[in-house]
Amino acid sequence: MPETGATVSNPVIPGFHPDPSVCRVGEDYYAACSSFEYFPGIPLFHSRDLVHWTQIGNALDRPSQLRLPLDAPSSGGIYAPTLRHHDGRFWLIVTNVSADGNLLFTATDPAGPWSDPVRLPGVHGIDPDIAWDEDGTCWCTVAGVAQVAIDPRTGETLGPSRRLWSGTPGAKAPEAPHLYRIGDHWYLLIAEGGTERCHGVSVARARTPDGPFEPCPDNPVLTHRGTDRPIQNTGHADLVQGPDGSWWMVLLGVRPGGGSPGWHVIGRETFLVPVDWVDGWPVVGDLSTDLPAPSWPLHPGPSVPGRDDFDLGELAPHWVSVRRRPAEDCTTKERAGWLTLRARGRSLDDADVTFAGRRQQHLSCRVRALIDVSEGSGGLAVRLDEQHHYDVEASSGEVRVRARIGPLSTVVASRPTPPGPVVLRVEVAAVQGVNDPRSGPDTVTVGFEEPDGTFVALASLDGRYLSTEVAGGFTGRVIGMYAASGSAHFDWFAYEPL
Ligand code: 6LW
Repeated sequence: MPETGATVSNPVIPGFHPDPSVCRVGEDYYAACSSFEYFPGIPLFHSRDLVHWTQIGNALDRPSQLRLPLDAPSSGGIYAPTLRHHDGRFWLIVTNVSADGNLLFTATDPAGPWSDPVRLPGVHGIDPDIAWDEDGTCWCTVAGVAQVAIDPRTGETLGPSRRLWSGTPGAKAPEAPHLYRIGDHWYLLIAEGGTERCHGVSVARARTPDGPFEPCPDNPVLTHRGTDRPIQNTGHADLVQGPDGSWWMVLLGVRPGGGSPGWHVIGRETFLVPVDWVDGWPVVGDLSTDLPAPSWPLHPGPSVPGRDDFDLGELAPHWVSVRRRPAEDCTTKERAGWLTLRARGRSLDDADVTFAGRRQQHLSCRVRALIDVSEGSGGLAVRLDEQHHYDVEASSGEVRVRARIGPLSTVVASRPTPPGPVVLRVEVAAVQGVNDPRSGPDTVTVGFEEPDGTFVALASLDGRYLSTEVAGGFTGRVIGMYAASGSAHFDWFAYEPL
């Protein structure tokens, strides 16, 4: 039992894990997040205490579930999911904005396998939620906020779509709806204000799942807009009961760094905050990066290993690729204990690049990887999207650094290197103690290691150009390996929080 005064760190799922949806099954909790252009899609997490989360897989891990055409833009693809448990199985409803629209998946084990999609052609809108009422009607509620009854087994709609509530008058983008039966009411939780600095969470209630809904007099029940709180853009929430019956909220937030306007670089992360109920309305506690430890025992699960030696045959679930991952182009079976990437594109500029990366989950970190370019070329990249990435690339006898910032692409530095495998390195250092309002959030230093381990820093680049405020969109940095020509072989990849 945590001693009084103990705290746990928030975000509970750091790094680019936006639009969290959570459900409880007995003593187990499961969460799902959006994943946009990355494959596999929809990371799934398990927890026993709402604080420590372990990724157990990705719901969409085959092309029959996740079509991401090459013309699917970054920050397209898989938008916000809703994860629920009903009638003995797990249900996951989500929008693929780049192909097929709203889709419904089921599984008996959330670690997978998940089913092929049931399409919902009659459901129009993003951020679909799914909820069943007492007589078994399945209500699908989408951004706007509109609702339609569906048959979840066939995907057909069972009546007209009706507008339920459009949030606080004047607030934009009523989205992320979730519907709950709690006590004598049905509660409709939404995000509004847009997923940027004005984001907030509002709620309304009704006696029946299809309304009419009465807005909470204290809306928004959570927002950090206009504050100097270190967590910003707070919104897109889901409610869940803790092991002791108390209520909690998971939601997305960002941790901007640097001067004005502030830049967030590791995406919208999943945070946890307690919720109380007063007069039949939720009252949200203080959302901070030091969360008072809950009253129940904590169960720290296995964290993502910092180093991966690619000895397991399959890639661990935290590895993501861009749009697709053909087995023949990303394999640990060609060279035992190595990850072989076979080039399709020439660089991270290309929509069809061969890339395998993991989300940057700490504001300062070090990434190293041993690469053998005897059969091609490749390197390490810090990626936000095709127009915003920093690469350190090895080819036979040379290492060079390339920066892609919007329309600009330039080789920033290059250095001859001895033949043979070489360790490439990326170091991200968050700016501490901002004195200059024009300061960026961090510095990205890239280079390689001499055979004796000495770090040769070839370039230190301003990290603001790899922030969402500059690049736009909905994702965060992913740091990974890529092939630029032929085959690039990686013996190991090491990620170290600093
Ligand atoms: C998502 C919407 C949102 O569909 O951003 O934060 C969109 N809220 O609800 C993409 O994440």
